[in-house]
Amino acid sequence: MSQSSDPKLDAYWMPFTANRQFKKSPRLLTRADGMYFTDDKGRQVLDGIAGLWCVNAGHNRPRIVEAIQKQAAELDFAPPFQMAHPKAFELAERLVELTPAGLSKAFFTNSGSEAVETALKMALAYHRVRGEGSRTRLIGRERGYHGVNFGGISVGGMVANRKMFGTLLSGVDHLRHTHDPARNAYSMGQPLHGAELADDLERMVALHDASTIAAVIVEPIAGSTGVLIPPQGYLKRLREICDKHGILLIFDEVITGFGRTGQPFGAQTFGVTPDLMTVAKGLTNGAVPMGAVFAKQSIYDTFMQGPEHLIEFFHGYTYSAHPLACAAALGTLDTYAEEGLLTRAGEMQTYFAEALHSLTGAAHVIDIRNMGLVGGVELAPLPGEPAKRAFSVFLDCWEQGVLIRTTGDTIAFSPPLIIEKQHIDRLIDTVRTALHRAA
Ligand code: PXG
Repeated sequence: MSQSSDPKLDAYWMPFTANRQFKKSPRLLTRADGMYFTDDKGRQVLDGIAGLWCVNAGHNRPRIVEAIQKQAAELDFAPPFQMAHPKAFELAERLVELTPAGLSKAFFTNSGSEAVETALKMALAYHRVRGEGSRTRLIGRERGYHGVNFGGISVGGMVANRKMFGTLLSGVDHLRHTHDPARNAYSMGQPLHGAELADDLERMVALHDASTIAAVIVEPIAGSTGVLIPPQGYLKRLREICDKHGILLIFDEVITGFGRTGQPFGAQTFGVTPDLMTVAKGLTNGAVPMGAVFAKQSIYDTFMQGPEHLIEFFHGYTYSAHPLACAAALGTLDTYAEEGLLTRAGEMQTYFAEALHSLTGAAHVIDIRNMGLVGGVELAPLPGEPAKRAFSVFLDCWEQGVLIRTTGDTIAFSPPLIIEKQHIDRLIDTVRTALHRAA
């Protein structure tokens, strides 16, 4: 039975969307430029979330547009298995110049979810190739988001994304999340308390034995769950415990990558280098789907043994290093470099933090969290109706011409890195108005 007022909206089953609500009152975007979308009614909508944490250089950037157009006419596709095209190598080289020292190999995927699956498989296979095939356990974290595929939801910790889908991967355990409003509410930047939560990993080693654990995966900043900034010292401690026990550390930088925190990658902002690092989103400025995994040289080298005519890692996608994606990524890296965007969040973060924290005391607000150009404003839920209040704020902002994102009862901000002060003011004022009107 048709649910929508417009029958043209019926066939599309929308992802992560309240389909019936949407189809009754659609929000359609038809163009975008710089900091703004245009909707189907011709309204300008300020983009407070870089599309979906991905359009870091803003929309419709000429170098990216030209690169894609040119590539489509030059080489539409090249098989990625036993074959390649030059831009795949050029892109990998350019990327590993930006990654933390040591992460010198790039493997391409088509999304963050695929990058996560790839990293988990690399970790398992790495230990096996080294003769430690007993290391099969994967450790994630409560409230973690690592995409929607089975590996990712198994190590992930967002209940709604897991509970419908059976038993998931076996042999997975979870660290506790780091959200501790009793001690850390309204922290500016990294919270003071909670480094000791990393010691959960020691407890898991005590329980399962290190010889059974392959890897730990965490987001440096947990984004999707509502912006949880790592407590001071937490990531460093996790690194130390991993090193002590021969466990690989994977950072999922799908959101924190490409300038979001003030450095090219969260690993650099937080001063902790993982063994494997996943990215997507800002890699192509959202213009063409693409993800990647960066691996330490030693991990790559471990695979490079046995007869040279044999495939070393049985994994890859038809569209790994797709020519259009590589072209878009190269255009994106040019744009980031020309405009200094990978460090711009550091320049804007004080203004952004102060604007965000000016919502302290606004209606319903119970916590505010921030780092670089990421912000989270948590609301008290409507009694018995979780997520409803935040969703009403989202709809009100949309009516006012501002796009934000909500997850549960947290409002998330992740604007394009080209944002100016007046955009920040408008973003925050719009949310303030919506909060005061919200039930
Ligand atoms: N890892 C992390 C840390 C992510 O944030 C993924 C993996 C998966 O990427 P793909 O490209 O497969 O979607 C993500 C994606 C939100 C939201 O509301 C965030 C994401 C996706 C959808 C919604 O914050 N991040």
